[in-house]
Amino acid sequence: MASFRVIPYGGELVNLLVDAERAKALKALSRDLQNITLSNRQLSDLELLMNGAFSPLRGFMSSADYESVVDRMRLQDGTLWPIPVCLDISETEAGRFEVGQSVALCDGEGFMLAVLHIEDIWRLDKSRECEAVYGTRDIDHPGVDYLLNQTGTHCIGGNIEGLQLPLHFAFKRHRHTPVEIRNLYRKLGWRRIVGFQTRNPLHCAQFEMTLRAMADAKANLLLHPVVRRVKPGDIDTYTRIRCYEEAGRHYPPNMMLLSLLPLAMRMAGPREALLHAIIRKNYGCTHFIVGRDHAGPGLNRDGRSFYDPDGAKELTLSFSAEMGIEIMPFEEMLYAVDQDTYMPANEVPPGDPVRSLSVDEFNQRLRLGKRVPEWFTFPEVIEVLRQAHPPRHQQGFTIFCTGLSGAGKSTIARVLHARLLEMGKRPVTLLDGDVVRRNLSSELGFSKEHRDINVRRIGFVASEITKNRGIAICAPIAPYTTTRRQIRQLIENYGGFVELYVDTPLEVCEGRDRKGMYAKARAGLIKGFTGVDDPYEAPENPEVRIDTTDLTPDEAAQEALLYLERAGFIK
Ligand code: PPS
Repeated sequence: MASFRVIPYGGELVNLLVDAERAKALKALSRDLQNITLSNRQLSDLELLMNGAFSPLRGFMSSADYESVVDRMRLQDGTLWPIPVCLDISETEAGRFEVGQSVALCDGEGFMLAVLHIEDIWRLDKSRECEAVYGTRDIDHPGVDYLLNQTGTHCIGGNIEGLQLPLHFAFKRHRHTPVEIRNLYRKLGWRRIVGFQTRNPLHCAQFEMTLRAMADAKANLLLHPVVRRVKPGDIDTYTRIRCYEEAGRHYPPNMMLLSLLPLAMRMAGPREALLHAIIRKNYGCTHFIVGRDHAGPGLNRDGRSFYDPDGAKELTLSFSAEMGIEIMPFEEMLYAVDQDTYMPANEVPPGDPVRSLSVDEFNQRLRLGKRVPEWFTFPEVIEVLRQAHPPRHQQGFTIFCTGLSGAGKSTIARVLHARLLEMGKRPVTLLDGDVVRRNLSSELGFSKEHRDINVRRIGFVASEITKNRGIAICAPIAPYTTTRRQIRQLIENYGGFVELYVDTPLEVCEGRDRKGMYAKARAGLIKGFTGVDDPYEAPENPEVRIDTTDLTPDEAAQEALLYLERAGFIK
């Protein structure tokens, strides 16, 4: 462990929030400013910039700082900074702005939170950032996926003047700025504070790890979970916070502070672990716990870890003195059966039986309504989780039928609708392609852009139904992989997503030509018809694949129902 004198309450903080007089002047100016409505990710970044958690940053990065961070993990002036913090915009928006101009940064409701003084407008080199920051271009990595598929092509950089932190309405008692938390430490008389970062509920292994760290560092604990959901499949934020409150009661009295960190994680493994340590330094921590595969997204589709599981520990340790925070590296904590206790993997006596369960495995068990071993977590935490995440047969889910026109999507969807209603366990809604186009999307045509809007609308409605524990059956063509993938991600936050690929060959669909549309498309009377002169990107890993060439509608629907049964969605 690095040894140097710890400085209580962190180093200097920047404060980008202006005083009342300047705020008034900026508001008066705002009438003449163009607005940028920030995404959730950008709002999180802005909040941490404004409240000083990203000190010493004073705004969104310029291209020079960005490139320097990407290439050598330092700002231009040499300050250690591992991850870009940029404000991305579309190419069209980039054309609207000029260097020297000021813009209003607004939340989703149009409320102005800050003013950015543009110093730079530049095009992102996404490939380079993928390789340097994430070490991969694999879009199964959530950070890479976000960068490649949801980030604008350009960025604007410049200093910020903050007017107002983003508003939070829930769990206000657990939200603190770095200044507020440093003042709290002072009030409590805490001088040594170990920070613990997590994005999962706190189970026994993490609890024991934090207790050990507190004992080793002779420190109190800042339990500092990030409160934005990072990966599909993660437990939702409200539930997680209730879990922290329950698990928190198991700490010795007055030794732990729970505070919520609105950080948008990138899951960039070792580099992100460095960022986490810098943030905790700003939150006044003297020590910071770095565990196995810290901030890594787990395994890729070949079953290999995106990052060396020890990489984050090694990198943070090597910069510990420069950051001014002591890194506490931890091995994986295992449950040692004979001793009925948790231990770091390297301390378990050889031959002693051990147990462990990854958080993903645990979440999976929860979703399937399976038993959870009592050594894994606290009974109160299980109780909270079970209420929020009932077993699959009580969750909502979406059946997303996709395939060519005439493949049989609507017919299968109608049979499934009727059969699921017959079972009577949950409300069932049918969002058929044609019906949606008449009601929700009547103004849209069949360009790529319009198809995407149409399919996203369906996805949004289905996600709301799924969230409220109903069943949504959708049946659009949905020809594009990226859009289907985004919808899956959205819906899997709330329940199940079953992609049903109606894989009836084009010749068969065309032979059926019930609406006479293929004939018209071949004759050139309809342009951009899917399968004729517009692409259909076939799903690679659908949950169910059905070719209806030789099946009756009942038989086809039966295959889907059997899958739902096997996967636990119906009983
Ligand atoms: S999409 O791509 O998902 O937005 O399409 P969708 O909303 O499912 O609409 C498909 C139905 O619209 C009719 N139609 C066309 N389909 C494909 N390409 C073009 N250019 C087109 N123009 C009209 C067609 O009848 C589809 O109905 P289904 O029920 O799929 O046969």
